[in-house]
Amino acid sequence: MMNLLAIDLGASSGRVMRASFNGATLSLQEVRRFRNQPVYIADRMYTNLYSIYQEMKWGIAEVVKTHGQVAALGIDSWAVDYGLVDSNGHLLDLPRHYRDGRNVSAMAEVVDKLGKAELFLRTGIQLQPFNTLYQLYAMKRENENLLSAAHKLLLIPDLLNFFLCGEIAAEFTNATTTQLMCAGLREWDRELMAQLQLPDGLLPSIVPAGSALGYVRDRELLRMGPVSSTRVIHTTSHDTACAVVSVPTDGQHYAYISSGTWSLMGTVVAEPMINELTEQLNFTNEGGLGNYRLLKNVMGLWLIQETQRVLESVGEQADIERLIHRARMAEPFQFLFNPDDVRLLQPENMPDTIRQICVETGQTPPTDAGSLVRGIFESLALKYRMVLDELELVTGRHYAAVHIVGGGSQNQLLSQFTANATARMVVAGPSEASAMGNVLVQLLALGEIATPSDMTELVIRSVEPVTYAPRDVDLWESAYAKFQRIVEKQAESQ
Ligand code: ADP
Ligand code: LRH
Repeated sequence: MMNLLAIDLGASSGRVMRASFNGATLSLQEVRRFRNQPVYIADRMYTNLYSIYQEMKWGIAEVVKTHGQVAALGIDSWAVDYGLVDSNGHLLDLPRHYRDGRNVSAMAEVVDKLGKAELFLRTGIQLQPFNTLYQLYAMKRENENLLSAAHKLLLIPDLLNFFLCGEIAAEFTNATTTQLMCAGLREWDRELMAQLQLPDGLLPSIVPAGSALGYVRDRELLRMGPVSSTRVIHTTSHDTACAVVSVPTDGQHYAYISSGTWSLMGTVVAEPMINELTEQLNFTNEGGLGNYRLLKNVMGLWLIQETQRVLESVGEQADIERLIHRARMAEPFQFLFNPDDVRLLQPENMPDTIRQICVETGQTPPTDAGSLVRGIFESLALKYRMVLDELELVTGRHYAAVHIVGGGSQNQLLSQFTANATARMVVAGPSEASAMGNVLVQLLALGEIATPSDMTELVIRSVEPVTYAPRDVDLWESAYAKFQRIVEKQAESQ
């Protein structure tokens, strides 16, 4: 039995997962889970990296204390965010949170300078205000001193790996999400950086997922337990890349939704798809393990997380099971909206913003939590249908089933709605997809499994997904026609 560790840092929570591999199957056990909550200082929004690092170390120490030595560990996290270190290896500031409002105008300025088409053509990446490119540009506008003092820019998992074992490198899958790389290549786009007068010397060399970094050298952690022989491996360090690795299918062509704070919906392709259609539909081509992830960001369960926060702030009980139950009991199709409205990226009050959109689009706003949550689930499912149609259009393929992986795959109501809206079978699970993918890539790196297809077989042997057949397809088809009209209206009213 081999002991491994996956540190999976999602946008809403981080977890340390212990994995045991017996040569035939892989099982995961959650050892520690902690919330990943932003810190506000003045009007700036940061990631609490110090607390994440501490939680991570406690989790590692807990595993070695109970289960003995760990052969290897890997870190994956949400994309795009970074920290700057100086030439002494000191972190210069807390990493800014990708939802910080400063990025929207930075993206507008960069688009003005270079043009949307050019940016997509060069990088193959969907234009999103939070991409590292725009964050870096915003930083240059706001605090050039900080940028001048920096020696290296490290994305979150690369930064934590640096803390852990002192080595500096940029793992490929996460590096692609920066929008600072040349599409389809393993190189930074230094010309693009020069055009924007961004210092390209900050960018570390890019290494492939699956390369070994070194050993744990953090002194406090070495005192906490026997970790000096634990290998630190660059897994696919983008959480979504990990999740895609663990989709339990051996079919060549499949659609997936990595469902968590975000819903990342797409497929895998051999090479980036960069053409007028993918540009117009704002698809992205992020690096995967030996492939590219052609996908779209859909606002996802963030809509629910923020609804929960607001409900709890007024004393309502709003745990996810309770909300799903209330949504199940509510009247269907009371209102619909496009979940990808930019106002929903970081609203002060999610329910009120959704109600405002209802008014603007001529619909009666929901008054109770059950109706609100049901409308969110229905709108998400219909958005998935829209993205699936677009995906089939750009790839020219038909996807018979939609795989849902990640925390959201436990939501039976949303999975059923997705089957109904897309008129496809939905296969839900694993729920800890990123942690599973993280470990699979470590096993590949350690030579315990030989090829990516062995990896897929191992997932299929190790997880038991739940399937959902479509129901009420005609009803959902007419809801989709209404949804399309509302999406148009919503765009006009912005
Ligand atoms: P992230 O990695 O972005 O932090 P996760 O993959 O952990 O996100 O998914 C978190 C989401 O999963 C929650 O916001 C919640 O909506 C959903 N979820 C978690 N547990 C359950 C559950 N028991 N039933 C239904 N949905 C759940
Ligand atoms: C999901 C995710 C997604 C990115 C977003 C910033 O956790 O990594 O793939 O677009 O965070």
